[in-house]
Amino acid sequence: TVDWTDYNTLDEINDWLMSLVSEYPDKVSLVKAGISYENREILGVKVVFNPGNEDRTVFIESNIHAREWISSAVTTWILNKLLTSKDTNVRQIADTHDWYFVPVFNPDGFVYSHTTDRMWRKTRVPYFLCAGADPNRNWGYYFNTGGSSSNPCSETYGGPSAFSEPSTKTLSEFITTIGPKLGAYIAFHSYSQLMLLPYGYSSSHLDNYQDLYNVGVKAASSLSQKYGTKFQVGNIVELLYVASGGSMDWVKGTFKTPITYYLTNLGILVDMDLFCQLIKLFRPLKKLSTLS
Ligand code: 0X9
Ligand code: ZN
Repeated sequence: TVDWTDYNTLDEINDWLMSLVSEYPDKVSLVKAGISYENREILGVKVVFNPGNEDRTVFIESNIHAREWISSAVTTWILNKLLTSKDTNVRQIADTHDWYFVPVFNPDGFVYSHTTDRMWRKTRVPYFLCAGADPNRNWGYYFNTGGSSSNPCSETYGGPSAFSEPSTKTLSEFITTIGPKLGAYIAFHSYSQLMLLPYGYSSSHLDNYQDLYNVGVKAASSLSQKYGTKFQVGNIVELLYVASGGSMDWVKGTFKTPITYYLTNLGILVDMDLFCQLIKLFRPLKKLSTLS
């Protein structure tokens, strides 16, 4: 089972997701978000506590990079809290949003990082001398326009074309079915203490950059008061490096999702007070398309 005392295998995570569906049949439904290159199912769950929140749908992605195990542990932690916590803040955000959780975006790489190479990052699609493309360089929005490699042996190999990787292609098709409803898309990576805003292909600021930045700074300051953790907030390129072909760029670029963050290493989000604060700060933010 999943109890957050140790990292879990893909089978354990998927079994746990399926057990939630039996335990909470009226709230949790299984999401089959696609099939990977090695024929693994990419599983997630949709959680709905109340009808009428479709326009406040939150999507949480993790483990697109295989070795970043803490990211799916955070996702399953939050999912568990939303289902079981009696805290009024948690209940309030749970009840007023629809939720999608897909803990392991890259199941083939994830299994490989458990069985064979702890530091594996990419997919497992074979490319002549080397295996795998970086699934966070493979999405079809400004694909291969910087910060990705064309060498299949590189850790940041973008793949021969956008969506060459079955996992990113299939996930993009699934996300397309709910894309217009998405209010917030959060992707977890590790490690560092960063709250990153799109885009990864460009340092130019979005029209709601300032709003997202302010939310991030508030969350970061709560964190530092509570834990002394120093999170930095800002555009991906400005804080890290150019990295085109990321999932978040594609979601943001395709659906104009108002709130998109990459969060890396999250003492932050296993603290549900802070997660609630973050989600509540999101609430007043508007769809980009409705901004003048
Ligand atoms: O390089 C990445 O993909 C992420 N960092 S990591 O150390 N986990 O590999 C940062 C992702 C930034 N987002 C985009 N480039 N869209
Ligand atoms: Zn990563």
